Amino acid sequence: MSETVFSNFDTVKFEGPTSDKALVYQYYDADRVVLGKPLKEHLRFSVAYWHSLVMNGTDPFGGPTIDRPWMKAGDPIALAKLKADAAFELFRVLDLPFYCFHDMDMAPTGECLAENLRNLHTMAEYMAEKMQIYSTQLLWGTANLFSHPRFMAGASTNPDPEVFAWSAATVKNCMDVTKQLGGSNYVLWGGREGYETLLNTNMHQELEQMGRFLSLVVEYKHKIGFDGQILIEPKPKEPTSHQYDFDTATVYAFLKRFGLEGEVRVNLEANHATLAGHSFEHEIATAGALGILGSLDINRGDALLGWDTDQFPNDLWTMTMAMYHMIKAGGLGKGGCNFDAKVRRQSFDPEDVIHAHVGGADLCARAFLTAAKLIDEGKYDAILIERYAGWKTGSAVDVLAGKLSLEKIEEMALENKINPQPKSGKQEQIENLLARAIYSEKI
Ligand code: XLS
Ligand code: NI
Ligand code: NI
Repeated sequence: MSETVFSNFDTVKFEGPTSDKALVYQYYDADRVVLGKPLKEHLRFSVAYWHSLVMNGTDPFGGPTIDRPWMKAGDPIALAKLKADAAFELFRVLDLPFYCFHDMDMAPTGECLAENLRNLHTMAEYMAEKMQIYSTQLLWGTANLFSHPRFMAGASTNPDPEVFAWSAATVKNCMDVTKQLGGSNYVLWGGREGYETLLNTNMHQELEQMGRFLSLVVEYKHKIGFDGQILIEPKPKEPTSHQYDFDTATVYAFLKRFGLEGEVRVNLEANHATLAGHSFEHEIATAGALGILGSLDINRGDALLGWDTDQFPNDLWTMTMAMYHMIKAGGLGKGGCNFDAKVRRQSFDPEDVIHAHVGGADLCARAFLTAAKLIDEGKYDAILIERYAGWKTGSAVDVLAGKLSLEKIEEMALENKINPQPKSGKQEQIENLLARAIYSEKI
């Protein structure tokens, strides 16, 4: 194996909040047991191959600013292997347990479908060898069905059935590879599954195609005995102006429509939530309420910009709320916290990628610890329990259980001369309670 751009860095260690070193974890103490298991098992952090190994700093106004050895000209497979060597060294440095990839991130694009698939399997073999040596596991695999011009009008929703077939063949092989590498999940983000203008779009037709595609994916999952979760990643816009998987609620309606709500869960991304006009915790709480929380893509947007800037997270309040609702939803199970985040284009040093992940992991860990403590102490939950206490007693229980008709409820309301009085929502009291916990020195 060749020397890589990450080889010279020591593995980042936990040293606690009093350490004054930059490349150490202050809060991510992987083995610390909280709520019955180690932090690493709750958070299941993952590094995104596309942002940390592939992204080269290009933006709509300028070319690459990040130049790595595997981005030079040369034999595509040799370069892909060089990239994989660097990837696993980065994972070793960060000491985070998982990674995620798109087919195109790790395998070179070929001249035709068959060559694409050949490259994918060649590189999957190489990744498997790496995984024998390093301890990093695969959180999820996915297919890039949005970059190549053939996908400009969508993948499964394309008006051309040949693009559907190309996408189906690609996803089948990506699922095979995800299974081969022991992945815990397979993700479908609807890259260009949406439309630019309704003027040229048959929405009913496209939704039928997307439903068929997802049904085929679920069928294949069972056929090959893949025991990971199938996840849809909602996003409201970008690249198309109307993406079909707008948010959790929209995805749930789609899953219901095709009878897949018991088979498919959601992978929720912070920046996608805010693009949809929601908060990250809103999306997590919605998925929790509907029983479809699968995994998280951790990042943040820029409140002043209207697109998916995919920055590393830095807001403790927002992340604590996200973690609180994640725990309340029953945790992540087979999912994890994938850093779907990239360094800024001026941050071209390999070291910048390490700083970014250290900060992200520490922020999430601190947020998780605070959320767990809030739950443990119970003061916050007590306010909510008290707020809904009326539903636990008397006829309210029968109402929820569906035992009383509308007429019966009316009859009882009149008989009991009910006269409900407004009660305080206690918002400021709750905000103070949370602020004290979030900004407390003791965690
Ligand atoms: C893009 C998405 C993408 C998915 C994987 O906005 O976040 O990175 O996570 O295809
Ligand atoms: Ni994402
Ligand atoms: Ni995104």
